[in-house]
Amino acid sequence: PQTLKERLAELIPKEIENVKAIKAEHGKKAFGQVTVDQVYGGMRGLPALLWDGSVLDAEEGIRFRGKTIPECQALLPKAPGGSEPLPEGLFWLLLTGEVPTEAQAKSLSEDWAARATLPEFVEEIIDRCPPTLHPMSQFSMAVTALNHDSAFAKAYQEGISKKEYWGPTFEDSMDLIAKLPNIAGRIYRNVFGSGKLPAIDKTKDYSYNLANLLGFGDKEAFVELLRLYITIHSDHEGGNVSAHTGKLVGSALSDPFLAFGASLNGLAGPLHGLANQEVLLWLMKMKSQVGENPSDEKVKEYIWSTLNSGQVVPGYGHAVLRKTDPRYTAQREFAQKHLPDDPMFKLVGKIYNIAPDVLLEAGKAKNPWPNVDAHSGVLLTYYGLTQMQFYTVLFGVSRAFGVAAQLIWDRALGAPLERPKSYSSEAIKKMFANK
Ligand code: AMX
Repeated sequence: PQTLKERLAELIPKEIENVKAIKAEHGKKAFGQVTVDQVYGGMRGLPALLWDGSVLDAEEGIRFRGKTIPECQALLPKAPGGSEPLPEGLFWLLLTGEVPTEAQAKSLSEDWAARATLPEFVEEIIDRCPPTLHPMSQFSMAVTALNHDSAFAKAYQEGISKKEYWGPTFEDSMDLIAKLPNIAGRIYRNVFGSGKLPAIDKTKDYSYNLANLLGFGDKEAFVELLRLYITIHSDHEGGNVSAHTGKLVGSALSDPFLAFGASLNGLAGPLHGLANQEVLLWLMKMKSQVGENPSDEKVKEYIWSTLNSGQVVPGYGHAVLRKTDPRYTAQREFAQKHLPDDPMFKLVGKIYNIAPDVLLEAGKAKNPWPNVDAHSGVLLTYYGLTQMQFYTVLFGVSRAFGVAAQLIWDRALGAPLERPKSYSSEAIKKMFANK
């Protein structure tokens, strides 16, 4: 079958023409006004970035290249006997806008398995980290260190032409994705002391190998969960912290390892990717205080006590979304199919019935509905992956898919260095003094 790189090579010249035409026709048009509030308010809603892999609708949630999560679940290739989409297919879709054949998805499984080995010194870096260092810090260090063998950095030093940037960026991105299971597996086993890392099975798909490196290769339902998990966490348009950081750092022509290492440092924040760890901590605390099967009243009281002590309810709210996150719904459906009687799943469901009303009554959060992180931890815990400090690492493995896809397109389209304008409060006051 045609490889992903061959397909991209066909698509890139067409997209360059497409962008030229858009700029010629619409280049001088305005999206609207920019307010002072937006400058102080985390640039919420400010149109400022190009991102092709996915677009987020506030009401409907994410679409990957125009396709909803249920559409991706229906259309993307599956593993033999599996019913969840293979992340391999999602990566192909993010990059090309096209649904690959099963053979094409399989070719990515094989390609990534072949590229999966870590340089020895990166293994040593991970092995030397104290187990008390957060897995996300270890993850970001290991990814950054992969820049040692960057094809892009090397080609740049050798004077590669701008038009060719995307080729080595593609190679680095494929290496990056391919090596993440070995990095994640090694960190997991070091930190949680769960034995020696097995070898990559070159006949199996990416999610199987990740599951196996973590010690869960014999649990088919867990492998299916990872397929779904990696698919839905991959991309959430361009403005979220991890995606935007990757794009920003990449715009300095830092290679994909440096750019994605930076993404991971952003994902490690509690308002972003670390929320999946925070949710489980919060659920555990709730359980210890109100029991496994609490009354609605008890749950409500607990949520209020969180708010009253000045903390956020983790897993609820979103900067852009204004409805239940379809990534939450996809995980809820997975739970209904695979673990309908699990007490923690039932507790999560109960909170879903109660928290939105409490958040509405509290009156601050613009979105009282659950996001992706409200559900993932309970699923992982059910299968025995109980170490919540590790959860954001899995989010990070997935987020590489979205960031890498855009890095490749940014280099293909010659995206310039990012450099927005900033102002001091003094300058803002002066600027609007008599207006
Ligand atoms: N619990 C309590 N208060 C919340 C809240 C929540 N879940 N969500 C928002 N609020 C509060 C904000 O803290 C803010 O309070 P302030 O005015 O005192 O500063 C106010 O409501 C308005 O915030 P907003 O405009 O609704 O949200 P935002 O765009 O500033 O922030 C987010 C979005 C996700 C950071 C926020 O909803 C939050 O902190 N949620 C909990 C953490 C979480 O689940 N993060 C994961 C998000 C998904 C992801 O990136 N993985």
